[in-house]
Amino acid sequence: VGIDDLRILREQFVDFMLGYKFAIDEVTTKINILREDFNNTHEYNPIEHVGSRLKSPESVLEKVRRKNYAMNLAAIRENVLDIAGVRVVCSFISDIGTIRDMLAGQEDITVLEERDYITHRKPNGYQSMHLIVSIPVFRSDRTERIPVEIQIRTIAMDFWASLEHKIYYKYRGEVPPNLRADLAQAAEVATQLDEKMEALHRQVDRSAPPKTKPATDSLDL
Ligand code: 0O2
Repeated sequence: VGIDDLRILREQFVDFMLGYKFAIDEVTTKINILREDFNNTHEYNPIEHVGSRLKSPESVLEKVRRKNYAMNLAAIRENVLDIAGVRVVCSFISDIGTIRDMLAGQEDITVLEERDYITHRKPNGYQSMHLIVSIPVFRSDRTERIPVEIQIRTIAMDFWASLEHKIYYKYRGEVPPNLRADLAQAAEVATQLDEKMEALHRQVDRSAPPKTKPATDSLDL
């Protein structure tokens, strides 16, 4: 491969990755619209915060090697479905299904895969709803359908997952058994907290007097 070929390959890869960045922008906009609209219509905000990350070129290539996928852009598009990642953190367990349905029901979104690690918690305790969707991204000269991994979870699930992630990396995957047991126990406590908060939320919903809209035009984001 000559230097010119390498330059072209690099440009193609940069252009390929840009599509995923745009897909993140599209999904993030969709979620922000849902958040604002839901808040306006129901006077309730089911989304605590939204985050996103674009997989680095190094970790995309590392995954291709690790999983033995063909090393070309078409194969990467087809096989590596988490290059674009968006995380939605909700207050209550019931919000997760609400957000999931509102996204999955949108005309331009196709659900490619769904993993419910809430009903089927991972053995280490990990809980989250994962949706792999594809959405159209309108480029200057073409339309691409780009896959995006959307993770939807509660604050407690997110708290647990971020600590577990740090521990996992600190021990390079070899987490000592006592820590693993403590993490599994913490996941149990997180579930109990989620269930308690959900019950309280329902109770307040039932007993609170009807809300009057605040006189200000501020949005509770
Ligand atoms: P990061 O740093 O978030 O990008 P694969 O992607 O093929 O290795 P799989 O089974 O296809 O794995 O996907 P899965 O299980 O749906 O998980 C993908 C992502 O979910 C991970 O991305 C994590 O973000 C999150 N996740 C899954 N399992 C765990 C877990 O046990 N603990 C924590 N903390 N997060 C988890 P990445 O690329 O691994 O990490």
